[in-house]
Order: sequence, then structure tokens, then C-alpha cells
Amino acid sequence: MTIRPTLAAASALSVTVVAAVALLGAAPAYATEYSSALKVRGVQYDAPGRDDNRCSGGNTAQEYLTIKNYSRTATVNLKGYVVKDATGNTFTFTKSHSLQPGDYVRLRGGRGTDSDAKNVVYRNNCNFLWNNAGDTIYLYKPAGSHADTHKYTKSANDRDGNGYIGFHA
Ligand SMILES: [Ca+2]
Ligand SMILES: [Ca+2]
Repeated sequence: MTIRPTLAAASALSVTVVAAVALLGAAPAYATEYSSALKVRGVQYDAPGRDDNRCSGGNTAQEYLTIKNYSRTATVNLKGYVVKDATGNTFTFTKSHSLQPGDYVRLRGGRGTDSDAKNVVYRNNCNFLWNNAGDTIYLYKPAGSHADTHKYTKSANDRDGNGYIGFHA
């Protein structure tokens, strides 16, 4: 009488272990996955050319973060979302900007005209935000919980050396 429950328990345990191992194997080591429609698709952390943070004639706008709505059904308003780097520099999306399913926005440095149609928001800050050697990108929901986090280094994550790293397809 005791054999059946023991086998059933062992079988259930092995299924659980296999599932856990499969999940661990699928996740990239640097990624932390949160339940969020908005994720960081990628970062052009090193603007092409020599870094020049002058507001006029500089290239800060060529440094950008792409945030994409990965939900198949939900439209998400960027208003209230917050982006932070490793040292605590912060940008808050203060205006309404709808991201339909599959839609994205590029958060660029420098000054410019925000445009929903052109998928762009400017930080209105001509200093570079994402360190070229390495940094951590934090995306927070309006209520303050984590949406997405990615730590990168130039040497480990940008194998083709073009200054861009993709995190989510
Ligand atoms: Ca940079
Ligand atoms: Ca690259």
C-alpha cells in the first residue's frame, strides 16, 4: 500500500526538478525577468563617433535606449515610467505617450521634439547617460516596481563592438 504514494511523490518531484532546470537553462545569465509588458529592447550605449556632449553640434542624441511593448493585447502609457543608471541618474517619462502592442520608443539624449509618431522622447539633457565601459539599466513602473533591469559591459556584451547591445528580440 505504501509503494504507490511513494512512487507518485518521486515522479512529481523529478518533473518539478526537470522543469526548474529547463527554466534556468533558457534565461541569459545577465537578465532578471519581471512581469512587465514594457522591456528594454536594447541600448546604443556608445554613440557612433567621438563622444561630444555639446547641446549644439554634439552627438548625445545618438545615444539611446529602446523600450518596447511586448504585450500582444495591452496598450501601455509611458507616463510615470522611470529609467535609471547604475549611479542613480534618473529620467521620468512625464508626458502621456501610448505604446500599442509591439510599439516602441527610443529615449534619446540631447534636446529635440518628442513624437509619438516618430517613436522618440528626448531626455533634454546633453550629457551622456549610459557609460561606455559598462552600466546597469533600470526600468521602473509608475508605482515604483521593477519592469526590467540589464547590466552590461562593453567587453562581455557587445561582441561586434558597434556600441549597441540587444536584450530582448
Ligand atoms: Ca555612452
Ligand atoms: Ca553590438
